[in-house]
Amino acid sequence: MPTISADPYDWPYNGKLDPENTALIVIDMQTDFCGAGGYVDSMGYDLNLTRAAIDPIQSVLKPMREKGYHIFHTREGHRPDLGDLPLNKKWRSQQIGAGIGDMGPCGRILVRGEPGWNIIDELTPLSGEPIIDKPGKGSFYATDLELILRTRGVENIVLTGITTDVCVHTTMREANDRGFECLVLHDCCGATDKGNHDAAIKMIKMQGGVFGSVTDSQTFISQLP
Ligand code: C5J
Repeated sequence: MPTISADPYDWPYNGKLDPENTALIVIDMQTDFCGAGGYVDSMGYDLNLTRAAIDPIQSVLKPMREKGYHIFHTREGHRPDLGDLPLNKKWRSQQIGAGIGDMGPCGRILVRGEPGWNIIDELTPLSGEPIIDKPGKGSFYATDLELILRTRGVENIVLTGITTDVCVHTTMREANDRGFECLVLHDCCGATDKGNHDAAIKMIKMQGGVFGSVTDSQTFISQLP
């Protein structure tokens, strides 16, 4: 039974791990979250924290692509008319000086089609890899992600991306409640605050793995069947 050494349990729980039933999701590796002049930069957070995930994600993408695993990418962003932007989300972003929909150095902040909304060059999706556009933090809400995963027969999800405590966590929680078996690669994630990253990772491991299990990219790569 192939499993990956992980904490608090070797993953997946049932030992059923193969390219057909397992997907990698790369969450929101967009300029707005890890590039100069983007949303996170405009809020004044340290980009090194979110950019730290780039190299580890690249190192995981390579063998997963070669072995034929399902690869998904997500982008957080809103319609240019902001018709899908809840008013409280807009108001909160304005409070911290990075109003969603406002013009910034990378175009309109978190708006679909703008430069800041693009996935960074280092992690450009390959043709055929689904890109899920989402208006919220979770990748399942108001998207067709679940339909595509179920259609492909995916049972296990490997989560990477940014930010650990927001979009990665929300997606993981949504997936977990839907019965998907989740693994988070902690060095393939990053938050706008180191303490929040660490706490978000710790939360996963409580209650016997309340949301799934956690490992690092090198362990994962070395044991991936
Ligand atoms: C945030 C995200 N942090 N991708 N979005 O607002 O985590």
